[in-house]
Amino acid sequence: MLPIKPSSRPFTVAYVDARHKQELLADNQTLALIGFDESARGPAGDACEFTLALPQLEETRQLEYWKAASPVTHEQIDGIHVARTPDVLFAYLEQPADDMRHDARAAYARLYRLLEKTGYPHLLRVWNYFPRLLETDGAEQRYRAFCVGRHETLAPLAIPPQSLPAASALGSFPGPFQFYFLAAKSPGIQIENPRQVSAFNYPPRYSPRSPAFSRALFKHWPESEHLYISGTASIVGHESRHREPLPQLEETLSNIEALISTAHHRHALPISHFAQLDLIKIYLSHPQWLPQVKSALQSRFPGSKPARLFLQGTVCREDLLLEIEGMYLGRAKDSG
Ligand code: 3EB
Repeated sequence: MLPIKPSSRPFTVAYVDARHKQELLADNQTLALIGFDESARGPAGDACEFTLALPQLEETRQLEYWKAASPVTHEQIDGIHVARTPDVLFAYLEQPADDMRHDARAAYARLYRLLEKTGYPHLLRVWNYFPRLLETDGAEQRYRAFCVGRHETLAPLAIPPQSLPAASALGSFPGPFQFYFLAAKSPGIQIENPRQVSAFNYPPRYSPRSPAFSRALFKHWPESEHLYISGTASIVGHESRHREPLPQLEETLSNIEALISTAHHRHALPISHFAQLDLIKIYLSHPQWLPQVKSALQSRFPGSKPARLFLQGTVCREDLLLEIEGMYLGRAKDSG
């Protein structure tokens, strides 16, 4: 059996054993099916089924499975793979990853054109993966160039900071810039972290143009409440903290707790603790830290929640060893 509640509206997400792939691809309520491996693979047909160039660090092959509560329409629009229901639009696109300033600018322009064209104007969550994130091409480090290019598309569109999506941006194995996102017809609520300077207000030493994302996004759907937590690392204020993986893990968990607590107290998010999240992804810059980080998480959260996926992905500062993102997808009453 798949660990999915059929009534989750308008969609839900779970990690499932990769052996279910064919069965899930055949289901007309599958919004997206995402694999994780050493090389990137784009969709073979119209469906949003693709593999990110982020190797999984555990034995059992898992897929990230997005299931809608109603039938999904698949189409390709301007080279973008789109899966949608009347409530939500999921999309995947690829862009070369040669000149990250240019390629990020182009990818975000394609994204906003798509939202305009399809009529889902509210961007909720984006995932950005491209190779050699910390390397320098020409004059600028690639992550910083990415931030500049993203800014160059957002600035003329006059996107206000409080409308920025939750996001993750990690370095992948060699391949294209892989970009997927979620948009809706109605907006979410930005949640910023009281322990951290908002990324869109970071001082220029991290990037000539600040990273354009929200720390988390709270989405009140007609029949459920979701929280999408951005990639979160051991940053307090705007500075990286700690040199060792376990202290970084603790700081990261405190940051995520602070986001959940803020959303709970200010916006009546039904949960108030990390252990009530449904899913987390743990990105490790160096796979050697897996055993330590995994057992620390296991002893902090011995239950089955949150479901975990460990991936190798490069965090966007040299001194940060790990980053964690998460989702809460409703059903608070049975989450303890
Ligand atoms: C940080 O807190 C870590 O540039 O879109 C996390 C999530 C990070 C998203 C992005 C960057 C981004 O600054 C880095």
